[in-house]
Amino acid sequence: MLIKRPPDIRSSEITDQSLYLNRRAFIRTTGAAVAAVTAEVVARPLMAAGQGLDDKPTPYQDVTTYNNFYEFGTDKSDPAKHAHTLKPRPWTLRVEGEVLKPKTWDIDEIVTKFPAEERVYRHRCVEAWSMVIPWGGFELGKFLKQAEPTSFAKYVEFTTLHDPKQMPGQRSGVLPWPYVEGLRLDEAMHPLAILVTQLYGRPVPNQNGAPIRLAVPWKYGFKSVKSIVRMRLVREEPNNTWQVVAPHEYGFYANVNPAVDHPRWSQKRERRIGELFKRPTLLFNGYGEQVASLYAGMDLRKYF
Ligand SMILES: Nc1nc2c(c(=O)[nH]1)N[C@H]1C(S)=C(S)[C@@H](COP(=O)(O)O)O[C@H]1N2
Ligand SMILES: [Mo]
Repeated sequence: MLIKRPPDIRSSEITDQSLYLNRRAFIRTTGAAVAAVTAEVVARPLMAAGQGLDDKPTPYQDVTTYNNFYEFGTDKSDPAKHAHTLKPRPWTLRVEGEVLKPKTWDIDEIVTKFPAEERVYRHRCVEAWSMVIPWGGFELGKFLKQAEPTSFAKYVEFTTLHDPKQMPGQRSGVLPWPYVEGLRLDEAMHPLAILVTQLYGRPVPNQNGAPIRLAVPWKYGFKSVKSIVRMRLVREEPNNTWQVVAPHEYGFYANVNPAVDHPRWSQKRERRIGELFKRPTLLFNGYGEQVASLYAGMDLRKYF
């Protein structure tokens, strides 16, 4: 008897995905901001709308071996090889700046107080590849509210750990260290913006930003800063690392937008890791219904 199994499916893919899919009901966030609905319910109306969203989660193996994390090297394969030197415990995260209640959180206090909820998000790198990632995390806004931001707080600045002993890439000058990112406060408070502590239901691996990283699914991947040690509520727009390095190529907003090309390549289409043909890139990575109002009246070409 012929057993049909495509030769290009790796055994790791079969194992990880089937284990995972069998283990729990499949929750995804696609339509209404936080509505948990099954894939079947969501897929049809979106396909009918012509967006062709087929958001099968990218295999665990790919999500954890094809990474951007320059603290461990610039090749996609470097973080998986070198991130073992990162120690995700003990770990603290300081929230400070324009807040009434600054605090240094222990990571274990965070994961206890904010249990991980699953969010399957599309992840679109500015380099025109994409994945679908089952993160586990909690709303950034709920976490920030604990600090009671003052009325002067307009932005949040996020900073990655700076420790060349744990992060060998920081011994090179490829980027100014530490890696810094930022969001406008209303973006940070949006329910789609999450702090990630898990991947595929397990603690987030070092190469994906252990023990805590951001996921902002309507923006290019570089906004989703990894291994965060500090959040500072500030009055002025933070200088995010990639904008500092190449201001003509990377802006502060970095909203996914097929109509605004990178100076060196088109953003119209993207390569979904594991797929043969490129697919069209969606405005706001397909989350426009939820987030477009944040940018009403803004020129998205100017604020790229
Ligand atoms: N500290 C830090 N955060 C980072 C990066 C980095 O190099 N350093 N790379 C960014 C980029 S460009 C992308 S696409 C995503 C990649 O996340 P992933 O490896 O979990 O898919 O992390 C982002 N966060
Ligand atoms: Mo990226």
